Amino acid sequence: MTVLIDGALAWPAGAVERYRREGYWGEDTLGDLLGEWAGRYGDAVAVVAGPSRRTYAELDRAADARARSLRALGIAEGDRVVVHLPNTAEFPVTLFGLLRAGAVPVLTLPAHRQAEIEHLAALSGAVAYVGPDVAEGFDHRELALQVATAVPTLRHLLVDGDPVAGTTALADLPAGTADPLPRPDPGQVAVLLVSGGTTGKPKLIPRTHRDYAYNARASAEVCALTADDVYLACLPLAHNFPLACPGLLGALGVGATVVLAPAPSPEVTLGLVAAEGVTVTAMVPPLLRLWADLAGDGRGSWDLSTLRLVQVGGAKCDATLARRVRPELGATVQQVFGMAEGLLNYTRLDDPDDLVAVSQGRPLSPADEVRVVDREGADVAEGTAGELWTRGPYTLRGYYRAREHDATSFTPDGYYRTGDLVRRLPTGHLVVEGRIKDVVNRGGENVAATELEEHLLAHPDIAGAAVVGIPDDDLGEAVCAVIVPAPGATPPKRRHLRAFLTERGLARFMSPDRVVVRDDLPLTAVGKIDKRALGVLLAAEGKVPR
Ligand code: OOB
Repeated sequence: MTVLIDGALAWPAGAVERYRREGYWGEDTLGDLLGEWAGRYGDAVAVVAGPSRRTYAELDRAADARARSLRALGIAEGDRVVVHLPNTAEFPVTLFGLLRAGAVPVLTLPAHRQAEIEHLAALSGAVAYVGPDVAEGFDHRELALQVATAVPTLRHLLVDGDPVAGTTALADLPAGTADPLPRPDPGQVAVLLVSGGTTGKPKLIPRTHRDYAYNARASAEVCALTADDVYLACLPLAHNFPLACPGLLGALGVGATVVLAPAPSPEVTLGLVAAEGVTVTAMVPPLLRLWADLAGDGRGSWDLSTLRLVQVGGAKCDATLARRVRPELGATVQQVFGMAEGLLNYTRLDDPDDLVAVSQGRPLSPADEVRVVDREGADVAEGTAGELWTRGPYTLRGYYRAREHDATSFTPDGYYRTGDLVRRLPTGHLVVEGRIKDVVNRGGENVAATELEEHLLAHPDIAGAAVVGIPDDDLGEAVCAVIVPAPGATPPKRRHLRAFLTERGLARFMSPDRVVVRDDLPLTAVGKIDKRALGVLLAAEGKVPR
C-alpha cells in the first residue's frame, strides 16, 4: 500500500507499524521535544551564538513566543516557510518557532542565491521567507523582494535585523495570543531539507518528526554525547550534518551546549574551541585539512585540549588526512558518510584506527537495509564496488512534489538509489569509491574520479585535487586533473605526476592527460567541490577545449 504525506511517497503501513513497534519511532513532534528537553535541562546553556547565550528554558520560551507571533501573522498549520538564516541565535528560535506553529521550515543554505531560493520557494509554495538583513556583505532583503515578485505565494518577508519597505523585522512581529498551538501529527513532514546533489536543480526532502527525531537521537548515541559535551556547529545549520547528525538536535536531546560558528573559517572555528571548551565538532574534509595545517602538532596558539571527537564527512576524507587527527589535533576522528535523504554511516568510536582511516563508516541503525548492486540491480560480491541502495526508518521513500523523479530514484520496493559507488568490507563498513556518474570514460576505460583524486592528494605538494573529463578527438573523453598546490609548494609537472602515480601502482590509463593548476576549486554551498562549476570555469578560462 502506498502512503502519502503531503503529496510525497511515504513508508508503507507495514514499515510504519514495524518502526513504531521496535521503538525507532516515537510519538513526539520536534516541537514537543524541545519542551521535554527544557523540562529536563532548564538552566543549562543550550545555544551560544556570539554574545547570546540561551538556556534551555529561555530557548523554549523564545520558540513559544515566536510560534505565537507567526500564527498571529497568519502562518497556518502545514504552511511552508523558507528559512535562509546563517548560524545566528535566531536560527534555533525560528526553527522551533515554526515547528511549534505547525509550519514546515524549508531549510536553505546561506550560500544559496536567487536562482535556488526562487526554485525552492516556488516548488514548496512557501508563504514566507525568513532571512538576515545583510550577511557576508549580501543583502538578503533585496533577494527576498526579488523572489517575491516571481513567487506569488510568498506573502511575508521577515528579516532578522533592519527591515526595508516590503519586509518586516522579526522583532516587530505581533505578540500573538495565548491560544493553544496546533500539534501536528508526528508522522507528518517536520522539515524540508535541500538535496546535496550537484547535478540538476536541488530537490526537497521531506523529513517527518518521527524519522528526524530518531536520526538525531541515534546519532547522539553513536557519538556518546552527554550533557557535558559542547558541540561546535562549523557548517551552516540548515545542512543535515550539523543539524541532526547529531548536530544541534542531537546535542539538545542530551542536554549538551551548542556553539554556533558565525563563519566556517579555520581561525573563527579554532578560536571558538578554546573559548567555549568545545568537545565535539563536524566538518568537511577541506576545513579539516586547514585545521590540521594551522593547529596540528601544537602549531599556532590554539588550545584544543578539550576536543575529543572530530566528525568529518560530506565528501571523501582521504586516509592520510584522517590519520593526522589523533596525533595532530589530539581527538578521535569519526568518518560520516551521510545524505540529506536519510542513511547515515558512522565509524564507531571504538573502531580500530586503520578501519577509521580507510572507511566511511557503517549504517547507523540496525533497521537500515543496505544493498550494493551492479548495473542490473543484482547484489555484487562482498568487496566489489557497486551502487548503494538503501531503505530504513529515516530514509525517504519519495522526494517532495517530484513524482516523476521518484520513478527513477527509487526501486518499486522502496529502496533509494543513492548514486554513490561503494564497496562493503567484511565488518559491514562502507568505502566510498565515488559517484556512479563521476567517471571519465577514457576511450572505453573507466577512470573513477574519486580514486584518482585520492592518489593525487597523497602527493605532498598537492593540497586540493579534482578530476574531470574533457572532450578529446581521439579518446572521446580525456582525464584532466585540476590541482591546487600546497602552500609554498611548486606544483608538480605532468611527467612527474605520471611517475608518482605509476609508483603508487596505478594503471597507465589512469594518469591525467592534462594537468591544470589553480589557486582554488569552486565549492558548493556546503563546501564540496562543485565539478559542474569547475567545468564551466575551465572552459571559460580557455584551459580545456569546450
Ligand atoms: C551530506 O549530505 P548531502 O545530502 O549534502 O550529500 C550527500 C552526498 C552523498 O550521497 C555522497 O555522494 C556524498 O554527499 N558524501 C560523501 C561522504 N558524505 C557525503 N562522499 C564520500 N565520503 C563521505 N564521508 O553530505 C551529509 C549528511 C549528513 C551527514 C554527513 C554528510
